[in-house]
Amino acid sequence: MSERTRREFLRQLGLGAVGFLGIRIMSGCEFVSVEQKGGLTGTEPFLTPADDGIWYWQSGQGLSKEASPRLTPESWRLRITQGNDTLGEFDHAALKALESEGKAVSYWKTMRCVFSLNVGPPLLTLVANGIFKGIPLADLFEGLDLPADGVKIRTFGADGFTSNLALSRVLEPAAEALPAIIAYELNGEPMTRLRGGPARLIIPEMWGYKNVKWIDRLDLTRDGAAFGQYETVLFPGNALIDNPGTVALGSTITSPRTARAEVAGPDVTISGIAVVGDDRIDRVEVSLDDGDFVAAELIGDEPGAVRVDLSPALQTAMNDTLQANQSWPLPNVWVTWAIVFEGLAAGSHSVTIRASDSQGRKQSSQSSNILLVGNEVRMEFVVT
Ligand SMILES: Nc1nc2c(c(=O)[nH]1)N[C@H]1C(S)=C(S)[C@@H](COP(=O)(O)O)O[C@H]1N2
Ligand SMILES: [Mo]
Repeated sequence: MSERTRREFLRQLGLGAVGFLGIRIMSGCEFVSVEQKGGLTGTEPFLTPADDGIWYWQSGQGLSKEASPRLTPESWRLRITQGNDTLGEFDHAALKALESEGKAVSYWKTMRCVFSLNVGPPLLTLVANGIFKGIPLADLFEGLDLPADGVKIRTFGADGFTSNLALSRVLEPAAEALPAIIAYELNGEPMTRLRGGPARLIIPEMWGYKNVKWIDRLDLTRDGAAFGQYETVLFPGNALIDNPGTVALGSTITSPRTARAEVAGPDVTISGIAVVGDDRIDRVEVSLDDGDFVAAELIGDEPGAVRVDLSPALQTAMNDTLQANQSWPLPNVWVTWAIVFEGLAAGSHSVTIRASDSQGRKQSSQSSNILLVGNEVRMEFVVT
C-alpha cells in the first residue's frame, strides 16, 4: 500500500483513536499483501474470470501466491469443533455426496476487500464478481450436536488466517437471505488454489475477509468476543468489522483506469461498478465537471441483459443460481455501469460518481461512516 493511499485510508476511516489505529495498520501493511486485478481494460465484464492475474489477490497473512496453501481434494478436510471436541468432519467426497442429494446451491457474489473502500487507485479494484457453488453450512450442521447457547463460529484457514461469523446467520437467517456455504466451484469450475480451493467459506453479503479461503475448521463457541485477523489485529475494536461485516455501499470507476488518464475525445465513455452488501444498487449518478448529476446506464439490470460471452458450462451455472428468477440488480452483486459524454473539449475534466441503494442510502462527499456508505468517487482525466 502506498504511503498516500494508507494515509487517505486512515483519514477516511475517521475513527477517534487514529494515532493508535494508524500504528496498527502501518504494522498491518507489512503483512497484508494485495495485488489488484490486471488484464482488463475498458468496461468491466459482469463476470470476473477466476484466472490468476485477473481476479484480485489478497493475503491477510502477508503470504505470496507461491507460499499460500497447496491442498488437494484428497488432502482437504473440514472439521467442525466445539473447543477440543470434534462435532463433525467432512472431506471433498462428502461435499460431493451432499451435492448428489440435491443440497448444493449456487449464487452470484461480489467479492470485495475492505481495503477497496473509496481511497482512490491503486486499491479500487480489489473487487470481483463470480458464481460460487457449495453446500450450505446449515446442511453441514444438520444432525451435529451443536451447543444450545453457541453464539459465534470462529473460522480458520490452512494458512493461519482467521475470522468469524454469528451462528445465528446460519441457524436463523433473515427471510430471503442466501445461505453461507462451503464453496468448491467458482464460475462452473473447481475452485482454484489461489481462490481458496479445494473449498472456502462464502457469505453472500460480507466483506472479503469473512470469506475464509482453504477453510479447514469451524469452531462453535459461546464466546461472543471479536475474533479474527481483520476483526482483532488489523481493525481492533472497530464496530461493524467484527459483526456484521457487511459490504458498504461503494462505487468505483474502472475506465479510465487511472487518474489523469489521457482519453481520446470528443466522445468519452466513463464506466465502472457499484455494489452494496445486503441490498440492491438502485442508481449510479455521474457529475461531469461539477455539473448536475445524471443517471448512468446500469448494465445487467434485467434477466438476460448481462453483456458477457458465456461458455455453455457457465450459462448452465448461471441458470442454476438461486437468483436466476430474481429481478436485477441483485443484492450483494455489483452492477456495472457506463455513461457517454459527447463533444468534450480537449483538456482536463473531472467526474464524480455516487451510487444509491434501494433503502435510499446515497454516497456523498463526506460519509459519516464509510463502513456503511462509502464516499463518492472523484477523478480527473484529460481529453486529447
Ligand atoms: N485463508 C485466508 N482466507 C482469506 C484471506 C486470507 O489471507 N487467508 N484473505 C481474505 C480477504 S481480506 C479477502 S479480501 C478475500 C480475497 O479473496 P480472493 O483472493 O478470492 O480475491 O479472501 C479472504 N479470505
Ligand atoms: Mo480483504
